[in-house]
Formats: sequence, structure tokens, C-alpha cells
Amino acid sequence: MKKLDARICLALLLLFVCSCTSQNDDNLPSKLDGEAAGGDMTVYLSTSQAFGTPAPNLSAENLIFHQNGDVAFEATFVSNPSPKNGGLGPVFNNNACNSCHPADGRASFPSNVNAMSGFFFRISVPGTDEHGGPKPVPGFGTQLQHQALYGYEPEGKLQVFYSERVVQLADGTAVSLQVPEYEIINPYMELPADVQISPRIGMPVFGLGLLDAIPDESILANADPDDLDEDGISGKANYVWDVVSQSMQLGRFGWKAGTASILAQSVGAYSGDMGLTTYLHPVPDTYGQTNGDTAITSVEVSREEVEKVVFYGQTLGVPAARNLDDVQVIKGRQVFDKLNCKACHIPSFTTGADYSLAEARNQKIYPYTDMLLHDMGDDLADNRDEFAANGKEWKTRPLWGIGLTKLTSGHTSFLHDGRARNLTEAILWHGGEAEESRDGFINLSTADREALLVFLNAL
Ligand code: HEC
Ligand code: HEC
Ligand SMILES: [Ca+2]
Ligand SMILES: [Ca+2]
Ligand SMILES: [Ca+2]
Repeated sequence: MKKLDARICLALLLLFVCSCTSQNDDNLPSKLDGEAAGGDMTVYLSTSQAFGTPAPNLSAENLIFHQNGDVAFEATFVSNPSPKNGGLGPVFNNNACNSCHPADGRASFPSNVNAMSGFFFRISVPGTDEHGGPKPVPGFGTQLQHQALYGYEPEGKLQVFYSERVVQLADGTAVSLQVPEYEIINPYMELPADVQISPRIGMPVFGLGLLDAIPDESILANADPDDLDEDGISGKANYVWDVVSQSMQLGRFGWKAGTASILAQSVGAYSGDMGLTTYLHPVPDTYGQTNGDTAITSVEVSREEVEKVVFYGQTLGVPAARNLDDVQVIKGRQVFDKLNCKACHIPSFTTGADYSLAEARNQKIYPYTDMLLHDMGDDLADNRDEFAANGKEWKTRPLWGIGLTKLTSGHTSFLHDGRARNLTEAILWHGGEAEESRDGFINLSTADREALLVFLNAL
């Protein structure tokens, strides 16, 4: 009897302890839906380093590789001859990855458009190249390098004029938009009259491994190019010529999803943005131009260096969303849903199980993008095709981390050319398929509009 009593006592005690512990668990702040924006690759940090911190789940070995990549991303290239980081140019746009992606975030729109900055023009003439991509401008290629080494001529200089457009919101607030007009001035040789210009600015580079790990099928599942369900939202996949596999692949990166992988984007940057050859672009971007390279030499950036820089972008962590239980944030999320922002800025995906980087596999992530192209209307159009993307189409930008832009990057310029000076302007520039969402935004009450902005700033 006594023994049994003791056992019952013990059992009761255990039950008590257990229920206490579980009660404590309930009281712990549990992860809110969407807080771990990058799954296990989430960084819980809201400082100026929020975009530039390695994912916390990297293996020890991978963390070292990441840190080497950090050095590669920050390397400043100089002209030959140089014992280290030589080969810059002869024409280029900037001299380091992180000059155009400062603190791993987005570049601000330059106060002097002809200084080295994160801003440049992609260019082409009507038609396509042999792979269906933009057709190079004779003597200029597909990118205008507006810087040059001493003794060389830049391909041309940039010019931007702004006019003002005032948008009246339903609550009486007037918002002024700056409408840009771009031109190439002082070309080093005659430019064809029909040259097409696509202005672009450097965007954040964190979380790219996770975006890369979303299975093709999950992206394609949301594509509706002919809008068969008639909700006004199409969503089209870009298919692009991939220098790595030498085949057509689903485009994922760049403002028009014009490259298929972080590797393709990065070697493209070495080649086009900095004038540096790699194993994937052994022929200089300016080979054959009178202001360019006259010889094909050994590659200027080693394959090892390329692999490091790619791994870096692949393994930067994603900042956690903040204050998701705040009443205004909760309301703002409802407004986001009501205005159908989520049709393109799709909140969540699960990454694939067989992605090359183990740390990025099987993660529930909250990037707020569908990785697809959308017609955004005439006002945002660059009128320049890039593979399947036409002159009005842009890839839906991920919104994760967007609320930390000011803190990490010191400014709040948004959109492909940095024309929007804050979130409100960015939304007001939406047109085309997003016209209804934009008009809904214009018609919001002051309180609902503020809640939406508070929600975006919590991402
Ligand atoms: C002169 C400025 C400049 C330099 C230098 C530069 N980038 Fe970029 N980067 C850009 C711009 C502009 C884009 C958008 C390109 C586009 O839409 O076609 C971009 C896009 C990217 C993207 C795609 C991100 C996304 O979410 O789609 C990656 C990755 C990237 N750059 C990595 C690099 C790396 C690595 C380097 C150095 C090897 C580098 N960049 C150097 C300006 C630059
Ligand atoms: C039809 C698809 C679509 C809808 C609907 C849509 N967006 Fe977008 N959004 C985009 C695309 C595409 C871009 C990139 C446009 C560009 O850079 O020119 C973008 C860009 C943005 C940006 C700037 C991001 C950056 O990195 O510069 C913000 C902020 C934004 N959207 C918020 C919203 C909000 C809020 C709503 C709802 C009111 C909304 N969007 C509705 C497709 C959409
Ligand atoms: Ca070079
Ligand atoms: Ca060029
Ligand atoms: Ca549709």
C-alpha cells in the first residue's frame, strides 16, 4: 500500500511538473507566422547589419567559406598591373560588388548620376540576339559602361531629368512623384537612333540561396500568363539563356528575372559591371570595341574567387519580421490582403528538398514574391525586352527586410531605378496588372494606409 501511495504521489508530482512546464511553454513568446522570414536561415537582428549577417544555421565549414566570400564581395578592383585584384575595365560601372550593393542592401539613387554608383543603363536595339535575349548595340553591347580607366573613353554618360506628378489620395493627402526621363549623352561613337535604355539599380543580395531553392514547379504553379482565371493578374515565367548550363532556364534574378542563377548573375556582374573576365565570360565584354580590350588574356578573376562570391549571396541570412502581434501590423496585413497585394507578393513558399545547399532545404520562407513577371503599366515600362519579359514587365520584388532599408542602407529609394523615395511612392507607381491594388491604396482611409505602411515596415 505504502509503496503504491508513493508511486501515485510520484505520478501526480510528475503530472504537476509536466503541466507546469507546458504552461510555461505556452507563456513563452511563440514564433508568429512569418516572423522566421528565412526559416532556419533567419537572422534575429534589427541593426544596420541586418542584411549582412551569415545565416545562423551554416555548418562551421560553410561559415568559413561564407567569410571568405565576404572578402571577395568587398574586394575593390584596380587597373593592371597590380599584384592583387587587377584587371578592372578598361570600361566599367563600378569597382566592387559591395559598392553597388552597400551593406548587402540596395544602392541609393546617386546625387551625381555620372559618379560611380549602383546605377547604370542596360541597352539594346530592337530585335533579339541568337539566344532570344537583348540585341547588342553595335560598339556598345548590352550595357553602357560610363566609367573608364585613364587613357580610355567611357562608352557614354548618363542623363536624367525629373518632372513632377502629383497624386491626390482620397483623404486629401497630396503625394508628389518624380517622373524620370533618361538619356545617353557624349557617346564615344555614334549611337543608333533606336537605342533602348533600361535603367537599373543594385538591389539587396540576402536570402538568395532560399529564393534559388524554391522548386521551379512551385513558381510555375502560380503562373497564369493568359489570365485564364480572369482575376486581372497574369504572372509569367521568364526563360533565359543561361551561361552556366548553356541552355534555356527559368529566370530568377535581376529586375526582370533575366538570369537563372546567382552564379550567372555574379559572373555577369564581373564582366559587365567591372570589366573582369571569368571562366564563364573569358572574352572581355568590350572585345573588339575601339575603346575596349584588344586581346583575350587569361581570366582576371579565378573560378575559386567566383565560387566564394556566389556562396556569400547564397548564405546571407534573412532578417526576421518584427512586431507581428502589434495591432496596427495585424490590421496592415489585412489591408495588404484586401488590396490583393498578395496576388503578386505571395507571402510564403517552401524550399525544395534536393537543393545543393543543405542549409536552405525544406524551409518555410516568407519572401513576399512570386518570382514571376507582371505588366506594371506604361509609367514603369522601360520598353526593352529581356528574353520573355516585355518592355512593361518586371519581376515581383521580394518584400522581406524592406522595413529595414533605412537602417541598413541609409535611404528609402525603391523600384528598379530607385525613383520612389519611400514606400508610398513605390506603391503609387504600380500600374498595369497592379492598377486595382494601387487605386485601392489611393482610396484607403488614413488609418488603413498607415497600418499598411506599418505592416510593410515590420517585414
Ligand atoms: C555597377 C553596379 C554593380 C556592381 C559592381 C555589381 N552589381 Fe550586382 N546588381 C546591380 C544591378 C543594377 C542589379 C540588377 C541587374 C538587372 O536587373 O539586370 C544587380 C543584381 C545582382 C544580383 C541579383 C539579386 C536579385 O535578387 O535578383 C546579384 C546576386 C548580384 N547583383 C550580385 C553581384 C555580385 C556578386 C557582384 C560582384 C561580382 C555584383 N553584383 C556587382 C549592380 C551591380
Ligand atoms: C501585379 C503584381 C503586383 C501587385 C498586385 C502588387 N505589386 Fe508591388 N511590385 C510588383 C513588381 C513587379 C514590383 C517591381 C517593380 C519595379 O521595380 O519597377 C513591385 C514592387 C513593389 C515595392 C518596391 C520593392 C522594391 O524592392 O523596390 C513595394 C514596396 C511594393 N511593390 C508593395 C506593394 C503593395 C503594398 C501592393 C498592394 C497595394 C503591391 N505591391 C501590389 C508587383 C506587384
Ligand atoms: Ca579587364
Ligand atoms: Ca558596353
Ligand atoms: Ca490570373
